[in-house]
Order: sequence, then structure tokens, then C-alpha cells
Amino acid sequence: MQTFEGVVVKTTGNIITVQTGKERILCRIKGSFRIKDINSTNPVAVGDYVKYYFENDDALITELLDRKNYIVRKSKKLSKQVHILASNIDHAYLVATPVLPRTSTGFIDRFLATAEAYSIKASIIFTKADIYDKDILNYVNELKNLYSGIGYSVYVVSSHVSDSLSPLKAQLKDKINLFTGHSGVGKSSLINVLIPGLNLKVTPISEQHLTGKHSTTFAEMHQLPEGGFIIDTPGIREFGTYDFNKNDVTHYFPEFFRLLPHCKFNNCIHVNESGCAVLAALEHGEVSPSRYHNYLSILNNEDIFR
Ligand SMILES: Nc1nc2c(ncn2[C@@H]2O[C@H](COP(=O)(O)OP(=O)(O)OP(=O)(O)O)[C@@H](O)[C@H]2O)c(=O)[nH]1
Ligand SMILES: [Mg+2]
Ligand SMILES: [Zn+2]
Repeated sequence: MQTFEGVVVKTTGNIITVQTGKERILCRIKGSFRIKDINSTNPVAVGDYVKYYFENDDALITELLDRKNYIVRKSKKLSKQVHILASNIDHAYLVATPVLPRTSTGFIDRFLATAEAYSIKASIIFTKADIYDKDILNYVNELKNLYSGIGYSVYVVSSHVSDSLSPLKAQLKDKINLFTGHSGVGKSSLINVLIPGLNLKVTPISEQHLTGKHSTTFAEMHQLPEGGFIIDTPGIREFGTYDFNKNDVTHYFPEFFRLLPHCKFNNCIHVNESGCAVLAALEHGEVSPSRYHNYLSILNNEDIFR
């Protein structure tokens, strides 16, 4: 029996689309997989490497290869089950907009902390630069300075100005990239410009609520002409996907983590401990108040989206 190997590019119900070379094959799962440690609603996810073979005219997946990493979200509020959004990601990008719809720093910081928790490299893309007025542009530049100061790459782009995409393009090449963010921020629009001819569905945001209309309904991986892939995902409302341990949260804020050796206590969580280097840096304006505020929010398990 000849088996083949490929990467899952799309899953819809029982049909799993697997790409091998340039070819895409519609597969089903043979029997059922049981995956240790993850209580997930989906046995395979976009980005998974699988083995399959042909039985008559059917392509059947027999094996899931080890995952390098994966990102999950809770399938329902309060549910213990998770949905694996994607796996084997080299780089996760938060697609964000200061307006129409607005992405809060709470949402940005929760995304970055989640990526740190999963050890996935993360960057921020601010889109719709063509509609920023002076005040918004100043605000975006402030955020750009803040996040690049911490060590995250920040791109300011417009899907309507293809030149604005050159630095981003260079970074996407030859990697498996995930695009996430609120509905309506322009994830699919951006991918349409990066992959000419793709024509993903794009929907204007609601004029009444100024929010997106959930145009993309399932994750799908698309091949870049220069090499590499982008995973387009449905818009999400919140990034509260990970049950952080209180003592670990400081590990997910790199600029706080760098200060930890200077705190008096090596298990300092920077709330009210004496001799805390993070609190001192906050007082001296060396740590951003919004980062600190969002850190506390995560520590206290508050819902900070929007
Ligand atoms: N002015 C302007 N509008 C944009 C830009 N990018 C996207 N849009 C518009 O924003 C709206 C939403 O874009 P989509 O690409 O569907 O957004 P999405 O993030 O994929 O949304 P979901 O699939 O619902 O998560 C559409 O009306 C786009 O035309 C941009 O750079 N500038
Ligand atoms: Mg979309
Ligand atoms: Zn401290």
C-alpha cells in the first residue's frame, strides 16, 4: 500500500483538503484518531501534516504527524473542549485597525501573551492606513514605537496601496504564517493583495455597528507566489483562549520578564511586592501604563476585549 504525505489546508465537516506538492486532495479520516492531552472538537487542523492512502477512489488519512505547535480557542464559553485553530505555525500576525473596527490594546496584548505562551513568533499589522487622519496616524505611530521597543515587528499597511506591503512580504516568504484579528479588520483583503488571483470573499463592515460581518467562516491555508503560506482565519472577538497560571503571566510580557532578575523576589508578579523592578520602571515611565494595565487584567482573568 502506497502512502502519501501532505499538509492540511482546509477542513469542512468530514472533508479534509490535503496539499501534496501543488496538488490538493479531498480526504476523509480512516477510523478515528485519539489525540493525547488535547480535548479538541476537531481531530485534524489546518497546518497538520498527515499521511494518507487511496482505497478505490477514496483518499483516507491514516496518521497525524507530531505537531510543532498549535493555537486553540475554546469551542464555547465555559466549555472544557477546545477547537484547534491551526498548527505548525512559524509566525502569527495580529491584523489590527485603530478604527472601523477598533482593536484595543487589551486585545493586542492578550494576543501577544498567548503567542508567547505557545512559543510562536508574533507581529502586528495595522491595516487601512489609507483612512487614518492625523490623530489616528499619531496614535498608530505611538503603538508602533511601543511594540517595536519591546521587540515585536509592527507593519502599517493598506490593502489599497500595494507598495506598503513590501517589508511584510519579505517576512512572510517561505514560512507558515497565521493571520488573526477581529472580523472586518481586512485579513482576507490583505491576503487577496498578497496572492493575486485568489479572490477571497470580503464583506464591508456594518455601518450600524461598525463591526465586521464574519465574512470568512473557516480557517484556510493559501500558498504565496514567492513561497510559503498564509492561513486566513475567521474573525475573533476575544483571545481568552489560554488558562494562564498567575506566576507564568510575567513570562509572556518580555519587557517585564527582562526586569524580573532585578525584582527583590524571584517569584515577583509585580503587583504590590516591595523592591519590584517593574513597578519602579512603571513609575519612571520605562514601562507602558497600558501594557501594565493589560497585564493586570490578564492576571485577574478579566475579559478585556473591546
Ligand atoms: N479603506 C480600506 N478598507 C479596507 C482595507 N482592507 C480591508 N478593507 C475593507 O474592510 C472590509 C472588511 O475586509 P475583510 O477583508 O473582509 O476583513 P476580514 O478581516 O477578512 O473579516 P472576517 O473575514 O469577517 O474576519 C471590506 O469592506 C474591505 O474592503 C484597507 O486597507 N483600506
Ligand atoms: Mg476574512
Ligand atoms: Zn516585580
